[in-house]
Amino acid sequence: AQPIRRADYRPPDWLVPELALDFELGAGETRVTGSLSAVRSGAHDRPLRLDRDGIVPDSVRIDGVEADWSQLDDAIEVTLPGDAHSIEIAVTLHPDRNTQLMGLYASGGLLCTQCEAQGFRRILPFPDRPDVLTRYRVRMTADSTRYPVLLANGDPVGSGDAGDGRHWAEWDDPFPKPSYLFALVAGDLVANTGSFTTMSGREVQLGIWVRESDLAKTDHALSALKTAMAWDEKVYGREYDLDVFNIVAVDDFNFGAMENKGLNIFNSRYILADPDTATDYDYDAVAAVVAHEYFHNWSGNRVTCRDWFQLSLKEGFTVFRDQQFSADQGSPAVKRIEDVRGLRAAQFPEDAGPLAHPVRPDEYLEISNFYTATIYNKGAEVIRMMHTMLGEAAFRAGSDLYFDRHDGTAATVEDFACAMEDASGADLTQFRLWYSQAGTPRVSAQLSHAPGDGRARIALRQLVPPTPGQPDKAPMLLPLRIKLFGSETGKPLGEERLVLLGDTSADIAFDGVAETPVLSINRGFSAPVILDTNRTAADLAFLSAHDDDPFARYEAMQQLMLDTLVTAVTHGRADHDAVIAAVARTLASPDLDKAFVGEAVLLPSESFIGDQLSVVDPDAVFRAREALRRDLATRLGEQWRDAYDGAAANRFEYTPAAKGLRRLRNVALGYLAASGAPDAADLAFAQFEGADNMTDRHGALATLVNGTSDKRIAALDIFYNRYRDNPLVLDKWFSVQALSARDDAVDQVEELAKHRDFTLANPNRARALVGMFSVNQRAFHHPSGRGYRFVADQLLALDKLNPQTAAKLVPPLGRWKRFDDDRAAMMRGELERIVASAGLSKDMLEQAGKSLD
Ligand code: HT7
Ligand code: ZN
Repeated sequence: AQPIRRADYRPPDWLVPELALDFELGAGETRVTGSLSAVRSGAHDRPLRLDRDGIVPDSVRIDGVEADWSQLDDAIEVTLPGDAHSIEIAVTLHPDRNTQLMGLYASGGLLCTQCEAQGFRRILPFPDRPDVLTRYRVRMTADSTRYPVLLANGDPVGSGDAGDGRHWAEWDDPFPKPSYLFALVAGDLVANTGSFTTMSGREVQLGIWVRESDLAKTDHALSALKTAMAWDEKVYGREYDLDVFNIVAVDDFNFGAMENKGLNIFNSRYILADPDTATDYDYDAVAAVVAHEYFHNWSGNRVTCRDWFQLSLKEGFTVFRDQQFSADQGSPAVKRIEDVRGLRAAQFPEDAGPLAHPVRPDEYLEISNFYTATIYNKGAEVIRMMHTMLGEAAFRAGSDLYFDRHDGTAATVEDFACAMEDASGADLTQFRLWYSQAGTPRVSAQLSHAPGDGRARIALRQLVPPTPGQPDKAPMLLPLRIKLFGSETGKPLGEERLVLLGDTSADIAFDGVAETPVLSINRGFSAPVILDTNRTAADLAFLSAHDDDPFARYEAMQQLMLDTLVTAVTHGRADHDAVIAAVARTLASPDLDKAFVGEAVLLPSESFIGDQLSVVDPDAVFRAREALRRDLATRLGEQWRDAYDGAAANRFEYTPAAKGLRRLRNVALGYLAASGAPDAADLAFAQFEGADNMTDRHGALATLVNGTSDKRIAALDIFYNRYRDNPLVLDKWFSVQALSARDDAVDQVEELAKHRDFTLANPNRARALVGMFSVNQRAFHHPSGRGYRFVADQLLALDKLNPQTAAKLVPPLGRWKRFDDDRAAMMRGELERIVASAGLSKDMLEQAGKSLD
């Protein structure tokens, strides 16, 4: 297959201003008729090209007359004599055979669609590209009993009886949109309804549609939606534009959710929440994803992308917007910690490996492989840096200008940068490298101080590492928030400075520095870089207690832990005292937010420790981390006990304070178990049985699953039997075992893959077992190679059903260069086996093939 290149972009030859769709819906067979107007764009004599994937038209009529067409592998072509024609195309679909979950498919008795990025071409041959904007009118006819609810984009305009036990409904969307935003849903659904009055006084009807048995779990999503609608008006001046806004939850979904105009379709895990089944993490994720998809109504739908290379235009910006929203709902510091942790877990490794690509890629084979942490999360960091450099007011002026200028059009990343420049007067020329250069910049900051002249200097250097296809890099523009603290007084030495590092190296001076300074740099993670400083363990311990930026305080603690763990791995042992003292001090600080404390005292993950090493030894990393965990657990035994007892909550409440207590309590429980306290398993089991919420029940289960007590099997059985009919909770049962720290994790996972409730047909279940296992560093990298073989076997089987979901699970196997020769050879062996398999999808071929380089 030939790659698609950004440089080859050409505007569409034909536009389609109008499309009327008629669906005769059925799970076994659905008949679609599309009537479109085709209008020649520019002077050319090229045919109308209609993309298709796995469908062949039953008929094509041009201006009412049966016409010929030529069939290509991935399109049909129709030669049109004039400049404007009407085309009618009929197609027959089989939704119940659609295991790829792209196009029109059946899920749990529903019929629903997923069209981003290129699913519409599995419904109707069409110019399936985001720069063709079309006004849609949709008519659906279906069995009244099986599909009493018929939803599509826009506003409902009519419905009625169609005879023979069937009924019909018509929807009209006044906003021209690209085909990837088309959606319909048919099913036996009920709605949690509400309304929202917009800032100009219009009332919008809101509906969260689910199976009747799930209705009680939709209040949180509905309330998050209202909060998000009000927030977007207040913070970005963006008002909703249709009379209705519907969300439907489905069980089988390749991604988190989809922002179809006026009809969002969600993976049910990001809608359903009640205290008995959803953790605090799930509650937060529901609110964040509901907000994210809603925010797309402007950043993505009203202003869409010209082509898929511009994907981060909508995704990076919208992730930034949802991050701001979530920060405003609770603790901004904890939210930033979580976001940076996620970036380091997923994006930094991607940027350092064979699949590294710029935020605006230059080419792809299969676009669905580019819904990556780089496009989403690094893209959000790029927007955040603009926000930091321009300041709140100028950034808002830039976003207003962007929305005004490009409303109703398909725009580019360049358009966004220009709007920011035009509104603020800033010059973002060099900053644009963040869009074109892959790789995580490395920054060295060396502080020196001459007590005599009261001057402190910071020698800054940056290096952007080579990445596939980009051997040489220019220096980037890095906004670094910097502050100095006095090591004796613990007080700030002057105001924070925003230093824009644009050269390979620079010297920064601070005057009037009367006492020995300690460097606080990249505060708030102002630039997504890897930092190397000459700060000592004492400096880091000092900052973990005194820095006035909570994020920097957390970072100092993490760096202290990381330095200790890296020493332990590379030298076989390390002095734990500084970490233990810093954790003790944090636990003993009464003014700190409990959620912050829960995050700050957590050790870095095994994979993040591995990322610091030139060659990862997963067993040595595990041993070093366990040793520090045990030492922290035993030496601070009483403090963990106090933290555990002090964080007990009475009844479940979803408030930042109550969440913080649960977070700290579960972290403390983990340490109590690690200390070998004789009552730890009983404590965990009592928490497990007595919990009135999933956070505490799941926290206790995770502690028991990692241990050796006889309560482990009992808890797993109780959990299974209690939730066997709830697929989302059963996913947790699979994933908590896939993440097990026990020696027998691989055996367990192999057994779980044979469990009657395991299926690859459901993406959530596949990710819960296979995806989670492959980030369990020690287990996945078991020296026998069984972990690699297990994952490769699962991926090959999954590729036959759902290539998109399978391809997303390849990256852990692609990190072979980071491991010793034996492991690297086994990992490569599995990738080679995948690539050599007959009938492999384009998705897998691209991911596994690139991973071998
Ligand atoms: N914009 C949505 C992307 C999406 C998607 C992509 C590929 C395959 C299936 C998919 N479902 C949804 C989600 C979002 O970022 O809001
Ligand atoms: Zn999105």
